[in-house]
Amino acid sequence: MDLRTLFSEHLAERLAWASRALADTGYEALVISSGQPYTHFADDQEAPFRSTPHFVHHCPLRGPHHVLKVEAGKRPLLIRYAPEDFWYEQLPLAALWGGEPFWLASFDLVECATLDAVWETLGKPSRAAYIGNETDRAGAAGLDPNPASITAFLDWGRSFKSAYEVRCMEEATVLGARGHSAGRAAFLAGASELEIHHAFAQAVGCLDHDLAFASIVALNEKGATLHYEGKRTFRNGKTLLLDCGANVRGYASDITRTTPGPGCDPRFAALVVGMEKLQQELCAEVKPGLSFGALHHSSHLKIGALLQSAGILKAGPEEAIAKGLTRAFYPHGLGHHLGLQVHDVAGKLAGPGGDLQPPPPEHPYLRTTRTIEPRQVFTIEPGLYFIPMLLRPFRGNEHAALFDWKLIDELIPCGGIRIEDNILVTEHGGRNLTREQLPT
Ligand SMILES: [Mn+2]
Repeated sequence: MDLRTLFSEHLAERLAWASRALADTGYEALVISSGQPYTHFADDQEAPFRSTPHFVHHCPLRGPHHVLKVEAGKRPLLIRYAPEDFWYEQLPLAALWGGEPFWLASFDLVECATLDAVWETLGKPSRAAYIGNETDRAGAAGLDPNPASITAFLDWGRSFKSAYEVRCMEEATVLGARGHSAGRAAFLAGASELEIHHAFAQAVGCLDHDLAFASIVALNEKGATLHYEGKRTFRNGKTLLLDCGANVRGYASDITRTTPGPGCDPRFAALVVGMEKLQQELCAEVKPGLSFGALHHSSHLKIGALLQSAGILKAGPEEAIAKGLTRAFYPHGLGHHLGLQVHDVAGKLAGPGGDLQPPPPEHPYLRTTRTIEPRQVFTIEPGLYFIPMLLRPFRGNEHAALFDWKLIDELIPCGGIRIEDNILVTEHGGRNLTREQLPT
């Protein structure tokens, strides 16, 4: 199906959902702005701009200060901020999109050359909720800024992806897989973290800030820093943990691979094989009706078994979990929702009403506590790391004899392992978007 048709169906679903949100929360109109950029303190430089995700959910037009008005039963009004400017390039829509944008026919469009004109065109809609960071202007227009009720309702809607959104994420996966192949090849040829990052971005074909998130390119022991963002320049690392994804029309892919290189400790390479196997088993366990927490528990059982069979732990998985041993090696959650944000919203919502279902105390970093349902997209990314800070308390406590400390100390320089795929939940199971493009 072509993008125009996919998008018009996507928007129709959004508008129906917004109408329900308005009816449920007592508002008559929803106003979303793409937002204003963040300007660094005491500077005239701006951070790379990211649109309000709720805006992108309804309209893929890029750039700041656009405003969208949605009312039940009406065509949405898009007010495009299009200044005349000789400092920064400004282009007509057709030039920006290489022809008429596929989404344009779904909106009534007004273009405004000034911010004042944007907000004058919007006027003062009555009983209107506003979402975005231009709250001063929204307040002056009499809008209710960022009410929790409507935000939760819209967030809940974001957790069920339309065919248009799946298409965007498929395209982001194609690019992300291309980046991973290039990054892995660079690593195996001896490239540094900085060079591997450049190989990734080059293969995706974008600037750093147009990737889905800041790349994690970790050689050796840095694989144990979960969100390591450094880019060292030494070459010929022994292990690579590469966690990076691409972004297409606002939608992310989020892919991690761990690659043992030449000279890698064979015991670590064997752990990577074990993690690959259990990660694929976990992906195969995805099915509607299962709670994500149950899948997370299953991942701890499997990692506990791997740690035992590798001789790192001298306890079975049940005992290792009960004593908190597996969490020292695997401190994060199994996965998170994915979409317009890499860590997408609504992972802990109990429903559109905004009630929360927090993670259990023993798994504080679990980012989703939802029941698995069709059309969700989330990551499955078990990890196994040698993190000195988390292991230290066990070296002297009552569980110390359950660890092989000599082996652990020899594996600490290898860092850690994370393997991450993106799964679209179907009626009966899961579709692994990542493996379709990046089989290993
Ligand atoms: Mn992730």
